Amino acid sequence: MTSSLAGPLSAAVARLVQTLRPQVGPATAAGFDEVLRRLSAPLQVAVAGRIKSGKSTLVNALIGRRVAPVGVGECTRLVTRFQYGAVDRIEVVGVDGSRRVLPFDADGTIPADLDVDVETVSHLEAYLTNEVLRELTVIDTPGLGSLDSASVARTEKLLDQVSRDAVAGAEAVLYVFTQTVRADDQETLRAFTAATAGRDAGPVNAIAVLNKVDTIPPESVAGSDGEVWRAAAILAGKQAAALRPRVAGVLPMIGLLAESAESGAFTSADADALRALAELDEASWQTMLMSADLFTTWECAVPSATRSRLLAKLDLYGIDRAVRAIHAEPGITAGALRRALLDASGLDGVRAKLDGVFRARADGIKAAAALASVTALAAGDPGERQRVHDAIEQLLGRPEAHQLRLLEALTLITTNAVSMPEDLAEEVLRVGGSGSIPEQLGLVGRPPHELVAYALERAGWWRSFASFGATPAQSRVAHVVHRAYFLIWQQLRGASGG
Ligand SMILES: Nc1nc2c(ncn2[C@@H]2O[C@H](COP(=O)(O)OP(=O)(O)O)[C@@H](O)[C@H]2O)c(=O)[nH]1
Ligand SMILES: [Mg+2]
Repeated sequence: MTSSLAGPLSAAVARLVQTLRPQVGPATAAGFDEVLRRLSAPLQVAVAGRIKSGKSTLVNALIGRRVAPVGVGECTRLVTRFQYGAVDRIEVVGVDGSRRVLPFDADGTIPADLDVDVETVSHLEAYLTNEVLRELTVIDTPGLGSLDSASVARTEKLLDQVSRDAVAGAEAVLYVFTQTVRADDQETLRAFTAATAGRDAGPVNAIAVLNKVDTIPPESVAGSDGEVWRAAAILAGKQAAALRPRVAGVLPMIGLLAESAESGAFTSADADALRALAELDEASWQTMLMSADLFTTWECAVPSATRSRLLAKLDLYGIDRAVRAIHAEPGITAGALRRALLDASGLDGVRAKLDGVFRARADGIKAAAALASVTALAAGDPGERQRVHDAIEQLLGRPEAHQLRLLEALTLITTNAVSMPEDLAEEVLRVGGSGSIPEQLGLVGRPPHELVAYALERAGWWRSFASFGATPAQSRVAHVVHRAYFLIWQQLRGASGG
């Protein structure tokens, strides 16, 4: 168990909770203990989205090991928490709080089925010796059901609740969705809102992944020139416009390729089989690529079972990419081929976003989540509520807690609790939505003196907006934004020695 606070904000909130603890009743105090425990644990990221959108596949890709069961089976219907542990171990946690060790399958995955009544199981805990998990705890959820399967509606309602609870308990959300033929932007937005219900998801703590972009026919996307990744970028851009400001970005991805490349599933035998396929004449090859059925049944020297195996690991797009890589470089090694598949998967982009949004800001995200929990825990008792309120106001008044205020302002804007003219809302999102000053100012790549001047100008503007043309709610946000610009200005001046 690694336990350390993510940074100064989490430390300040931990002190606040410890100070308040003796002043609240036993039930609230127990809740506070849980808040303290979570504050010192890694950031909790829930992977949410519909069933079969590729959540478990993505979890495996991120962890770099095929450990989460993919497809069907009881365990794909349970919440699994993947966290760092010195020894690899799976525990089945019962609804009664009992814990039982579950052996891994021979191939190192969590067994798809349990030999106990699933109704008695709360969730699974998977402890893995894995560097990624030192900083992130990843929560795989069963997911929301598809809209059109009435026959399984009951199960799906239960699953929805299970997934919602897991999401509600998390501090950040990775929302996985796919582009289905009928899905329009509104439907995606509804599904996302449902997935994140009960939790303030916003650009600070939510990232969306447009998965399975290999299954999108590029010719169905105007402007794609028949290119899968160009089509993916266009669609992801549209979804980002529809989903904002609720997510920090929409990243296109082929989870299956990422999983196969990162988990060791892609072997040198697979590379050999692809080399044999690369020998086929162009006409046969184009025919085989027309469908999964044709790919496995077409007359060819590579055994049909081998082709099915490749299909399961790479699907048609990945197979095509690999064969093209072999044509381009006939001597390519299995390792280089694996790397090419990884590059074609989009995983690097997802990782970079995770680092930039979640890991870099874990301190603020965790501190804000803890304050929200503490507020909720004390809500039932007027005395406790007042004490917690006063303590939080005092904390937020301190200069070092300014980032928390900014996150709070951001949440007020993204949840429409405070409405702002669109250009101003955009500006608040920009200032609060990044940890890098040039990005906050919207002046990436500009010279320092421009940044300094702009920060000062905007600080002044927001101060007068706070005093003059604003409603009381807008005014509160405006004060926070003014202060953010002022602190940026100070920092820039300090850096330039002026
Ligand atoms: N073609 C393709 N298939 C994928 C991709 N990602 C996942 N899959 C497949 O989709 C199915 C469902 O994936 P799974 O991770 O179990 O979905 P979950 O229910 O959201 O956890 C599996 O057969 C995966 O191999 C992808 O990017 N492309
Ligand atoms: Mg799953």
